[in-house]
Amino acid sequence: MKVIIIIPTYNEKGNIERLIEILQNDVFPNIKNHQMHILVVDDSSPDKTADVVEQLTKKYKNLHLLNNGNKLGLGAAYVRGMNTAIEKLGAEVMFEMDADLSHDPKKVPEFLQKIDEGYDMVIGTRYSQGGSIPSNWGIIRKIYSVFGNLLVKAILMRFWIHDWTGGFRALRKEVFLKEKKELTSFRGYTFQVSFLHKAVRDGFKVAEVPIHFTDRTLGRSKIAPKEYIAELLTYVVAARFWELVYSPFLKYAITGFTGYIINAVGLEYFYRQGFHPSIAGAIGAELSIIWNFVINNFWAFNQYKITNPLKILVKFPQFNLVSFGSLIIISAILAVGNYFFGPASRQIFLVIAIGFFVIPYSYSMYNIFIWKRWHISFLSGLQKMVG
Ligand SMILES: Nc1nc2c(ncn2[C@@H]2O[C@H](COP(=O)(O)OP(=O)(O)O)[C@@H](O)[C@H]2O)c(=O)[nH]1
Ligand SMILES: [Mg+2]
Repeated sequence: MKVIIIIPTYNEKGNIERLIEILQNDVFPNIKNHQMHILVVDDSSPDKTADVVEQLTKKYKNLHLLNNGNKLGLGAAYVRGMNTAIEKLGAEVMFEMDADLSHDPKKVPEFLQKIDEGYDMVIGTRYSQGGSIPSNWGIIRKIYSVFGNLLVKAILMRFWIHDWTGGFRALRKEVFLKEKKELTSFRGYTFQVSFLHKAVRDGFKVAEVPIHFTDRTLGRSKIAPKEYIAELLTYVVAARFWELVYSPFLKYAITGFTGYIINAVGLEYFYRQGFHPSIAGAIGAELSIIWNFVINNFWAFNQYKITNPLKILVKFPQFNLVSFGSLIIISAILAVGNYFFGPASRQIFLVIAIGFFVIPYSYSMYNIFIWKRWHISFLSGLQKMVG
């Protein structure tokens, strides 16, 4: 395959020359099954990085330079670079790599190995076993990087990817072609996070390669974490919000709420027909369970809906069992509330029971056991997280 290593540069005169020499002389000769190229994307660096690269293109036929013009940030440089790599140079696989030798060029074959195994995107990760960040980083930079990554993982709820902000990656051109329209407005770390997030969202297969990130010895960093933290947080929070809106969760919540109304109306109706409140309440509850099952099946989880009547016969009792679990949770928590705070606390504890226990419990049960939506991504993700 034709592989193009894309290296964005801004004032990297000293670094880029060393990196190109290492790639050409120490790395590429060991890669036999791919055609290796380099594309440097320079934003009119005042230190004349472009001239250095231009000189080297005379020596190396597989070295290309894109004069990108004004400095519009890392994201813009990569989008432009990847478009050029695909359209003009015929890239099938592309790398993202920093010019400052923070990314060990000798790791390139390991990334390609994963591509050969069929992965669409390979992430160099500093935060899993075998990876590291420089010990001499200041405490502030460490905090930004470690907690930034944790926060992204927690908000996006994808724990099996360990490094979201890193910029040493390989990807098939299909990943970029699919996502590029949505990437143009992101800068700095937000570009890396959003690109990876969209790739994962769309089901591209992602692998990780542990890397040791070494600090640059020449030049200065152009990316200040604190400048991007607000942008990054805005991105992940908004992305998660829309994911929830489009996922079954909101519909599940609406269904649950209407189910509660059916329960209450049932209680009232059968009580007025002369039933004991506990019986009337139980009838209302079962009506609500039937409603919940039907609406979740044909609406909230309709992509996973159960239509085979025999299967419904099996699933419906299971669904009742899950609902029975909710019932036990609610009465247990009401009992605890009653014990510590007396009966006046009942409504508050009902809200606590539903909000913090019943919703996470029943939503997970539906996803894992009833409609099996999380079977692959969630459980295997959990496995990867532990392993
Ligand atoms: N073309 C281009 N390259 C950039 C820009 N900002 C950063 N880079 C390059 O992106 C890579 C990573 O930047 P760096 O400053 O080392 O970020 P850090 O490692 O997070 O401190 C380096 O190769 C930079 O030269 C930019 O606006 N345009
Ligand atoms: Mg750097």
